[in-house]
Amino acid sequence: MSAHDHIHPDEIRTHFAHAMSDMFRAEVPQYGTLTELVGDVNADTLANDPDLRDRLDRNGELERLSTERHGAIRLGTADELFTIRRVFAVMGMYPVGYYDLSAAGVPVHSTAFRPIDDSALGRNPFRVFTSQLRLELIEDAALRAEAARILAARRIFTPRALELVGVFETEGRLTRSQAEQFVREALQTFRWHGNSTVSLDTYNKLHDAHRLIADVVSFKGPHINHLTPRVLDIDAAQAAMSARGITPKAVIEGPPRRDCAILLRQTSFKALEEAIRFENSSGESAIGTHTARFGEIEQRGVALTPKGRKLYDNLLASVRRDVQVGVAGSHARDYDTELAKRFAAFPDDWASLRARGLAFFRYSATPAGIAAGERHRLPATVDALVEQGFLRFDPIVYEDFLPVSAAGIFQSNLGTDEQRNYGEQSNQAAFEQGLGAEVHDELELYARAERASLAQSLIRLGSPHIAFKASA
Ligand code: OOG
Ligand code: NI
Repeated sequence: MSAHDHIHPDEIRTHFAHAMSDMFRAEVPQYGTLTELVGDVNADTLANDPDLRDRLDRNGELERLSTERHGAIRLGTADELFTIRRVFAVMGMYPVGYYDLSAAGVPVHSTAFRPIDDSALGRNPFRVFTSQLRLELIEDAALRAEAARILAARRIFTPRALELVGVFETEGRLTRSQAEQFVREALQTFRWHGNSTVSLDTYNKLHDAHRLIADVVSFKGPHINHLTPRVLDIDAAQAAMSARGITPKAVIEGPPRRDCAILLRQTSFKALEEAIRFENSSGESAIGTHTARFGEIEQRGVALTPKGRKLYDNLLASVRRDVQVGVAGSHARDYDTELAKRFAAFPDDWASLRARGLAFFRYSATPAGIAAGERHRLPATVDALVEQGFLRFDPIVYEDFLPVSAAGIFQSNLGTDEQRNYGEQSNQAAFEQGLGAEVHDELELYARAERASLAQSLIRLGSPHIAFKASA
């Protein structure tokens, strides 16, 4: 191979995800413990559930499982957001979805950078939940101005990383050696810094405004704050955490345990208190602490249609309205019981989820269907093809995030005293202006994947005449 052979963005993403995982394991040893635990739970779950194993295998999820991760960063400015979009594009990651967390008392709005087409997702679905601090939500005008000044002066990307982004944008690709360098340079942006760029006094003022503001403004760059592996049985993992010396938050975020997993269930352990060196203008240093980095695991289920999502949001909101979850966990059991009770209204078998138009599925032609197609013996509707075993449907995994869960994760790491009341101040237009692009609509991506799988399957069946029934 010559030095000039080029490398696919999917491969750069895989290298980057590995490098990030190695870096985080070295920085936060509990992450290593957590990934081992997840590996054990996944091996047990697969050994005990051959149907699940087959399904994941058919969907290409088995192969990606051991490396599947998401991480999160918090940026300070629109310029940083703009540039991170260009950096992630080198790795085939694009902004999907808009999350407004101000409604939950967290002064950020966010998107998720991730691969978007099926083949890229199958290779490595690495995602980074990326938030931008909303300085306009800081009330104190002087502090707001100081934070803006500090952020405007920092450079979170190395010059060489930016140069290589430029090469990618003009050439449309990188050579293998450029890609290796790009991964090393890009990684620097996500590194932890034990030195703060501000004085302890400034840090304390920022911290009083909101702990998250201090986290973003006081450091040289947007350290990766967690890296989350995907677990196949989150209840088993949650139960096993304390045996390995890790204390999880009181409740699992998201839907309750079900036979047919939907969306996303997550749990985390509290952020570590880490020593930080602060320096004041006269060069004297002081040692303080900061908490930012934590651990999280997640179980992913089927992506829901707009109708399914509405049902999910309504059921979850009804529980949260009626049962307050104390951070101390005093009401955790009431919450779990109530959640399970109310979600009885959400169908829990694949056939009903499909028939009622609540979830997205990937269709495939079965051998029996292909044989029947050759003999021109196929029924004329999708439903009949499914009923007669000529078309198979498998759940499309949810690749995104949930704003209520994300707020819960943010908050469990900030502590109860950090509840602020910003009200809902969704501002997708301003976010996209900073980003320099529109975010992809995740629902449209799932709908497209479902449609494409159906179209392909019908071709495999010999293109029978199908009357498409409007979905219920
Ligand atoms: C991001 C929290 C959101 C998730 O999994 O929902 C998140 C953060 O704390 O920066 O990662
Ligand atoms: Ni997360």
